[in-house]
Amino acid sequence: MGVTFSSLLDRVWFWRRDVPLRILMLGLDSAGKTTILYRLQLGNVISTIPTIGFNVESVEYKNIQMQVWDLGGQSSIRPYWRCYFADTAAIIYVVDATDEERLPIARKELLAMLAEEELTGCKLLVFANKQDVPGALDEGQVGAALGLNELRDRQWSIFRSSAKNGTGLHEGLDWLVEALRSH
Ligand code: G3D
Ligand code: MG
Repeated sequence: MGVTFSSLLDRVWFWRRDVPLRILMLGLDSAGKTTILYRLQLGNVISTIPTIGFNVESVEYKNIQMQVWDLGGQSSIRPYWRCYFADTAAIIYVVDATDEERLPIARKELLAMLAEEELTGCKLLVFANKQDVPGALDEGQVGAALGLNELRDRQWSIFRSSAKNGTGLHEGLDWLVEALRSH
């Protein structure tokens, strides 16, 4: 699995070598972000708590930098996120597709993120995660709950995934690589 992801991400070498390709992976807590990050096996995951206690996980693979943190609550720390926004090429938004109750919060947090000026041009890949759990909402249902169809001027796609068994992750990243390539 690790080898496959690396070889897939190797295809982003069309990106300018002197500029890091920056990807943010975001979502509510417990959506599955950390699990996905480790499953990608891109390198050492470094965990830091930069300012007032929001935890950022980072991994670097060649010229790709991926940073991960939890959204939700704590609007007081929101201004500190901006330090991470510059030159972000893509957001990977992870949703727990079994947590119907928090989908409205997931939507609100996503839309707030997309409204950030520095994130205007970045691609959006959404994972409707935890598909291995019976009763998980599919990508159409999660997409509708997030209001993805209402997004304007945004290249986005949504995929079903299971960070637990790895399904769908490759398909999603494959889309993202192509979207970045056409940039
Ligand atoms: P986060 O980093 O977004 O906060 P985590 O989420 O990756 O820490 O995952 C939160 C919990 O959900 C973990 O369970 C993890 O194993 C589980 N999880 C993540 N992805 C999946 C998935 O695709 N399917 C299933 N069934 N579970 C998943 P624990 O029990 O360790 O807290
Ligand atoms: Mg986590």
